[in-house]
Amino acid sequence: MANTSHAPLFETKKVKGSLIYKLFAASMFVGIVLIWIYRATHVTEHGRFVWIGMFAAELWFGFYWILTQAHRWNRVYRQNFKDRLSQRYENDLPGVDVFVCTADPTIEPPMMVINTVLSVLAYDYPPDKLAVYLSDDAGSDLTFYALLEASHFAKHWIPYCKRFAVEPRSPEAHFRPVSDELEAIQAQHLASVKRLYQGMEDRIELAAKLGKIPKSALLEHRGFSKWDSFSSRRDHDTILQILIDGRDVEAKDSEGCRLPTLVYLAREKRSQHFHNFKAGAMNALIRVSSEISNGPIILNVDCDMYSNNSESIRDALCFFLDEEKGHDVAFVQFPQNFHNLTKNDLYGGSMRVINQIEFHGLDGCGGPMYIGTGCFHRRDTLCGRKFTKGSLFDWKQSTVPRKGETAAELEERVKELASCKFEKNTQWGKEMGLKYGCPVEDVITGLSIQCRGWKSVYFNPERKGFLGVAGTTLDQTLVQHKRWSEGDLQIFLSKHSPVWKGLGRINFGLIMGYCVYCLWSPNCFATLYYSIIPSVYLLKGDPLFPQVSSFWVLPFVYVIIGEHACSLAEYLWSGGTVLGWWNGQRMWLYKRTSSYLFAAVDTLLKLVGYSDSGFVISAKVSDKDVSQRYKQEKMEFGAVSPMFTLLSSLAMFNLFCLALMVMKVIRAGGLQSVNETMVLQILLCGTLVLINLPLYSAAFFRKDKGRMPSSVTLKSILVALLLCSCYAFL
Ligand SMILES: *[C@@H]1O[C@H](CO)[C@@H](O)[C@H](O)[C@H]1NC(C)=O
Ligand SMILES: CC(=O)N[C@H]1CO[C@H](CO)[C@@H](O)[C@@H]1O
Repeated sequence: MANTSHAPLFETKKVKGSLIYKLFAASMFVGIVLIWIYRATHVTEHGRFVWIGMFAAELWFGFYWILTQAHRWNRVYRQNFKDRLSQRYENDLPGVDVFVCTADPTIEPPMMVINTVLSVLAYDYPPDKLAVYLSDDAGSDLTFYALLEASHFAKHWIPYCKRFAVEPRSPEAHFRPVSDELEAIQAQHLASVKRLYQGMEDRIELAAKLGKIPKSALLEHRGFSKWDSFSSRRDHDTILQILIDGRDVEAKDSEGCRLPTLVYLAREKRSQHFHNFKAGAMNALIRVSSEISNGPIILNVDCDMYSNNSESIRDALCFFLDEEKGHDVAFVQFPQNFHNLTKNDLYGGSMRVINQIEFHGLDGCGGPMYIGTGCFHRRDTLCGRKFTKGSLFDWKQSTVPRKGETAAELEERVKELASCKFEKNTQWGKEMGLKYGCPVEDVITGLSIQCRGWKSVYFNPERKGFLGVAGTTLDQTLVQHKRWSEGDLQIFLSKHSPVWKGLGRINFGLIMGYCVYCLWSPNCFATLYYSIIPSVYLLKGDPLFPQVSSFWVLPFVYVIIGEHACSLAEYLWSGGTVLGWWNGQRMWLYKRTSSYLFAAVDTLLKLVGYSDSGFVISAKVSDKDVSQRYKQEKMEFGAVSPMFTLLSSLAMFNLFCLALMVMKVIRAGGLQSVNETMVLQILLCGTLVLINLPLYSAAFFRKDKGRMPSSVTLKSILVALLLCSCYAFL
């Protein structure tokens, strides 16, 4: 082992120009404090409560802005050196177990799942050290059939990828572009591998359509007999099948090279045992894999997220195996990127600023959170190990003895580990594995690892490591954010909150960084207040902001312009367009006034003992034209959803307020009649109308199926009129 060179395997660089940013942030802070002082010293006599509300909203916005500085204050960027890794450790690389989780063959079609599986099977990594596990919480024989087909196809796909250094290695993504510049020899191979792929696709699609596995497959593989005792997806035995046994010297691809291990697992389900969703599936995988391959490194990817870079394992290993600084690294998180975004990112799905800026800031404070996909973990830290100073990461000791068993004997022995009863009276779900009892199990698990003294690393290379599918309708996006923000708020209120759990255990900046996400949902109150009350008072003719000629207008103007200029600059710097930023601002508003509100209300209801209000049910739009409209960046409103009613009511209300205001001005004979104290309020109302333009067009002008349903439009107009008439009583 050539371990003489001690050049590091990775480097960490601080961001340049942070002094300028810090000066800017300091000036913004002064502006915010001045706004607070103005509010505190200029209480009006009438409408005192409204004034207090404005003050509360501004206190909240200012406080939240301070929290977000944790994401910007101390950003770091990571660079690694894979060539040094190969030089030093090529013959000693650790085993890596890849976990892919799927839960529903209709929402997550088997073709998509096996494309992800194939892309990770084809990693540029020694096959005897790579094992891929698919956890199927639906226990679907169709998914099993697709995986069986994939295990055959892999024998041709892997050698093809390696021979021609194909990137990316998801077959679907490779065939997607029409590449005509291939050399003749590759073109020939491509044609034959594509034919095999299409054959496989046809068989799987046919099986899905008929709801029946072909006879020949049933006869071919003994695994299907496990479905004889299968009664439903919520009630069945463990089904564990080793489809490719990497230790078997007979398991070879079409060119005679060894293959990675491939395992299918559907853990036992019983209706009387709660299954703990994805966290339960992951924990079963951790245990089962420990007896089959026991890789010291675990990669977790969502089933819709294929590997876009065959070297990502090596990328991650640079951080774990560095002799100087690698010992305290518990996990390496890659950003979540998407392959189906449109240019101007209508639904803000790219999470550009989070990926390119905020997570780098968290990394500077001790490490990013674990976001459940595209993340490499050390097995021992995931299983509850505490950090102790001076302990080394010794990955060479972890081979599993194989007692001369056949694959079938091994399956029989290991099956127990995925049974319902196994976790009873153990630390699984508490101190070991992923934590239970929270809808965002990943974030809370990452936090508890960090609280045990470990660091994490955010690695965000130019060429993205993993690409998934972003939501393509407004409804999907809002519902997803409701789930996220609700889960994060529950973490905040639980005994595992970053505040009380983290205090003294992790960096204070990291606590603030976590709180930015945990407190997404409470943002709804201040935002709602700001988008309703100033407009009501506009109608009433009462000022809520300082008049234009006063000194006090300056901090308002400075903070508003500064905040938006900064967010625009960050968005553009992260590779976005101006229109994309504007769309992002709209989503900012929509999320705060619908998803976050529902999340906050549901959480409050749960706190006082009601179960889920069931307010929000994702409407399954299955219109052929939906994806067409998505590509044209036309917002999709075509569903009756309480969220849309809310958004639309707010939009109509501000439209009416502005219209009434304009009428008033015209009647009074010109702009000079506008009281100069009302300028900021008019601007605020006008901006709200401007940002809602796509909504008005969906309600009044569009004819396609993505337009606002007329029942929603009608309801929202009524609500808006009611709100408008409110001012008479204030
Ligand atoms: C994915 O990989 C391909 C092939 O290497 C690369 O050209 C592309 O830029 C990558 N995609 C992203 C989003 O980085
Ligand atoms: C632009 C783009 O690629 N859109 C696709 C994103 O993914 C969905 C679901 O797979 C497709 O329907 C879109 O066409």
